Amino acid sequence: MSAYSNAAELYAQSGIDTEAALTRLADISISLHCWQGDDVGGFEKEGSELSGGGIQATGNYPGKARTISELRADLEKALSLIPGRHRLNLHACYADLGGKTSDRNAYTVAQFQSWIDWCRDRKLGMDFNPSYFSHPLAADGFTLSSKDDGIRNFWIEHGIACRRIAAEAGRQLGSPAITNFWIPDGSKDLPVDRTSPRRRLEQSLDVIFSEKFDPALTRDAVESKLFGIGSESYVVGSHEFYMGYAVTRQKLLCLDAGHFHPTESLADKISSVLQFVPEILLHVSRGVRWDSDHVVLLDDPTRAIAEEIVRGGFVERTHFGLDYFDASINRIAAWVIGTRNALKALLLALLEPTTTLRAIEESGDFTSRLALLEELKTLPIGAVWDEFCRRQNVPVGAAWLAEVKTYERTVLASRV
Ligand code: RNT
Ligand code: ZN
Repeated sequence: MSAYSNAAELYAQSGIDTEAALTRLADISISLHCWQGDDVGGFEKEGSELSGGGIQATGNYPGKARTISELRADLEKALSLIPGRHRLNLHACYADLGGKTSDRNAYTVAQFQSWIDWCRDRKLGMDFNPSYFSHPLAADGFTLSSKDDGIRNFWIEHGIACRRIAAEAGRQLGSPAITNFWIPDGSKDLPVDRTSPRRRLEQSLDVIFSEKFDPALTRDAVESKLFGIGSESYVVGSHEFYMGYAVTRQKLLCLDAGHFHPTESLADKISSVLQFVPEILLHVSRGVRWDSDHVVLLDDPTRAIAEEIVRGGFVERTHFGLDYFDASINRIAAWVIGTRNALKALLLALLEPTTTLRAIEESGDFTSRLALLEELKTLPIGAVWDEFCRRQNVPVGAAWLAEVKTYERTVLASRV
């Protein structure tokens, strides 16, 4: 008897259908963030680097992608080691300018056609992000909420341009591109006026979103944050700001797992938020003290998010994206580890006898609820996960690591 059929039998005894879980898992796509591959540098000019924006990639592990083709090769390697069919999450600063100069407010689909083609050839959907950092007009820390009309209008134009690009990507790929708006605006020290920047942000977003697109092509998401490097005392786009904005405009709310107080549970927010907005975008991430962008683990917070989505019946209303950037380890391994962990968390959640647990809870038997939830933790998930990898033709267990190591020796080592 194989380890999988043994496991399936044990799960069946608890009323769980492993085959149904595997089928559902195969239907879930995760949007792989391009920015893990080059420390959020982008390719607008040679040697582009992340600057400002309250975010930072730390570490100097060798082999980072220096060009668009290197980044694509690295993504292909990572995707070959991750089970399932996924998506590409692209930032505007990864524009393919082809040696020409063009500023972000003037971008059109032309600068992104090669990415769309790459996605189509690999049967990947694409998501998109305007880039409100690493730019001279973002240097003083305010973009869409800037009091300077010139700066604010430049970034409004960038937002408008990005939604058009996303809609065209969605049309060409036959799958809506989620356009996520995150801006770094905020201040290091205590502002006296917390109101005016928020009013300006609201107005800027309204101008950007005044052009209507078919939701089959693109949908907008807005992402809040608690604090960033250099915006410790005030972030214009706070949770309350965007919650209010998303509810009143019926936009997607993007929930980043690293953007709340460390003891807050992102999982607990999901059922509330989805009562008032149509869909959510997740930035699956891991906060560690001041940083919100460590590689995703199969840890309790990640598991709780997956459980909430599955238990609540929210899979169809959730867009899964990853958001972390670790430059201290092999960057391809970082993608593979984090994505596999997000999928494992979903598999664990799909392998729960939710109907039974709900009935037990409904009856008021909290003793059985706790007992069963704890017993579930030691059922043989590993054998089911391995079976998923096998069926999806990707390496089982830690075998993917050897492939990353070989790639490191044969490809990454020559990048100096
Ligand atoms: C920053 C936000 C945002 C970025 C990416 C690069 O705190 O989480 O999502 O990480 O857009
Ligand atoms: Zn994020």
